[in-house]
Amino acid sequence: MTGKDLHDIPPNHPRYESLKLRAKIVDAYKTGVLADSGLIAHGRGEAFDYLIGEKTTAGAKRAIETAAAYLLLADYPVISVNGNTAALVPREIVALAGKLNARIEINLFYRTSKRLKAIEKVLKDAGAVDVLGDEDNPLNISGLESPRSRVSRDGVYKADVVLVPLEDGDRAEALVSNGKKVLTVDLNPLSRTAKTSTVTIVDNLVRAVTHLISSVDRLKEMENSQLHNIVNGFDNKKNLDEALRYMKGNLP
Ligand code: PTJ
Repeated sequence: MTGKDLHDIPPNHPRYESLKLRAKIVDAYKTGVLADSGLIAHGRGEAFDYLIGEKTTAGAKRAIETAAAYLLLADYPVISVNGNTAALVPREIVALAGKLNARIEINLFYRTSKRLKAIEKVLKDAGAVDVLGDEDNPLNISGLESPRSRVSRDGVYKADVVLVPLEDGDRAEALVSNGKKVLTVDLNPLSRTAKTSTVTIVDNLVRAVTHLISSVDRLKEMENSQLHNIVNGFDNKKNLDEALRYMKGNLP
């Protein structure tokens, strides 16, 4: 049995939105964008999304606003893209990078040159002009073994603020200990990534990135002092605890 084609799903199906995402994910696997483990990661995400009622919670909105403030205050923001992100939200990532004047860098857990090329094509088809991640002269971030430590000298290496959706725990930790502010999107509030990052948005990437774009538009009008107030008023641990309580509250 294969995944449903996007066009086969009737829009009035009660699980239309979820099936649409699955179709995108399966399609990305077939075109070599998504790692096989990306299918499993998506399924895990779906389970947690159920527990938050498949909607952006007040806590997630707070984290999104804080992430937007960090990105606007950044000297050198970078958006790190993996297979799942390229499969689900390529156009939104390109739009967000444009608004922030941020670089886009492909960083893969399951790195192959074929996947890099496939993801680069998806991003360029979505409007990206310049995509980092496949240079001949990469640098390494300390605290990780190659090739996962590999970063672009004009990308993550130079960044002060990095948006890394669906990141792996080790790398989030390494980025933080290299002095970077790490903003992540992870539906699992118990993951090491969630616990280690500077700001964790516990929401589906598909919803979170759209809200993030709106928040950047809104916060762009603010003074830096107001943005600093937003950043300083945020407590990631408290927000994660709230997300867990929210999920528990939805259990029978
Ligand atoms: O493309 P690559 O090679 O970099 O590989 C990417 C994956 C995601 C396969 C790799 O980083 C991985 O194995 O990640 P994990 O450890 O499975 O973690 C993925 C996390 O993302 C899990 O905690 C999921 O709950 C969460 N997740 C999955 N889909 C979504 C999500 N969070 C937000 N939005 C989603 N759509």
